[in-house]
Amino acid sequence: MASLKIKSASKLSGEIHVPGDKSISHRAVMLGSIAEGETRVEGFLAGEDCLATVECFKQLGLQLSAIGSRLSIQGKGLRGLKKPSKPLYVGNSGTTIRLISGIMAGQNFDCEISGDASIQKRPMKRIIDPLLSMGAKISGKKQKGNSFPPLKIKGSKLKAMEYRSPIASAQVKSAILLAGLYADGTTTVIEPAHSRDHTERMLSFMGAKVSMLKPEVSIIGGQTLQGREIHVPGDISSAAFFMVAGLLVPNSNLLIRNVGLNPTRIGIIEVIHRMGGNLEVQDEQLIAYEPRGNIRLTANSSRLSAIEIGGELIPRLIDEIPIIAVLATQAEGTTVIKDAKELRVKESDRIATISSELRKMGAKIEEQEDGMLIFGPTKLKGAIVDSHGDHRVAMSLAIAGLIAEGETTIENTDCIETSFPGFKSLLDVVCTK
Ligand code: SPQ
Repeated sequence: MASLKIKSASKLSGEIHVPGDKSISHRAVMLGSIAEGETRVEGFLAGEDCLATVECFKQLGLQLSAIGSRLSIQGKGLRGLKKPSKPLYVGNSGTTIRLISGIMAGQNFDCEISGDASIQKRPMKRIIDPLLSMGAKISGKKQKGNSFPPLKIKGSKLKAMEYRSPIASAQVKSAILLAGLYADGTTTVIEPAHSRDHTERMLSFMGAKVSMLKPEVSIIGGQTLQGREIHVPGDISSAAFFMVAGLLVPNSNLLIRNVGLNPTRIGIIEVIHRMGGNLEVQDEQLIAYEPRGNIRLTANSSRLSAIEIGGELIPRLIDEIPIIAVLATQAEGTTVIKDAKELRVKESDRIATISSELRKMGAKIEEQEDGMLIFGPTKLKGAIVDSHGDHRVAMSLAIAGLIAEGETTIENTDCIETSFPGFKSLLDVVCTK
């Protein structure tokens, strides 16, 4: 099992690119596969999660060739997928299993979808229930009132529906919209708060008519998608680690180029501004329906202030909460993170794991049922900590190590490959010891 050793840094400087957006890369493979004609993807994230999606679609009869961050897909159209000869394997990827289930539900063949030990703990009732209402035949392993992978899906004729989702989840919304492509009539999803909208944007970019009347999204079934050239921006969830490092490590001045700035993902920028962080967005542009731009970070000379983070902001920064917790350890006052119960069902229980590991480094954090209270500022000290197999926790702890006294060892860091291949090398490039 790999581990990372991190020593405190005296500054971060230079210009960097982070790998492509994970959510957009998954969707490019999926939608490109069921579109007509060729889809070419630039900036594809060749991390383990998205490569699992590529392997699934190869099993479904697609010709996909990936060279580094370039991917080309010969689309088969809505009805061109073939029955896989063995269960589809999604590894660690919640996005793959939930979105692909929506597509598989409307096929004329049966399949099984499985993954690693972590995915087998991720709840699937949230997609199973709405898909059943659309006429799908889908089941998982039943436990404690929920259902877990492996999933068994019998291809069925689907009917459109209006679904009022109890949670703001892009994976739930996307599974239903993708099933909606195979249903007769108009399928609508209404969310309690607006979750990331990459599926809707890419469907529109590929020529489908999608109505987006926040927080309501509708799609008419049977529409043909057209293959396109997709330029994937850098992942703001990966950039977030360098953003926080650039603010916290003294004397830093860092430029992160071509970062995705989709409004449903930029909650962390709002948080940094509200806390008083020196972050500037430059050169914004819109390509393939997805906004992007450069982000300049300058180390703060004045103290950051603690704030309250909750409500509709949560889905717009859900994956950044572990690194926001690191930022909050250095802010003056009590940072309150609430309405974030969803963190308990990610790759790890992120409320429990980030709280317990940062506490080992001297942070003062109190776990709440739906979030955390973080009391700052505290001087962090090097310690031996564990990622719990969660890439976002592993990288957050590495950034905490940059501002801690002494050496920090993060154990169990193979998981970083799921979303950020080359993380440690990039950190070494920008850090001065
Ligand atoms: O794919 P996976 O494992 O679910 O990935 C995570 C992550 O941290 O990388 C969550 F663990 O991101 C999800 C995110 O939390 C990716 C995602 C998407 O691409 O649609 C949506 C969010 O999940 P949800 O459950 O809120 O829809």
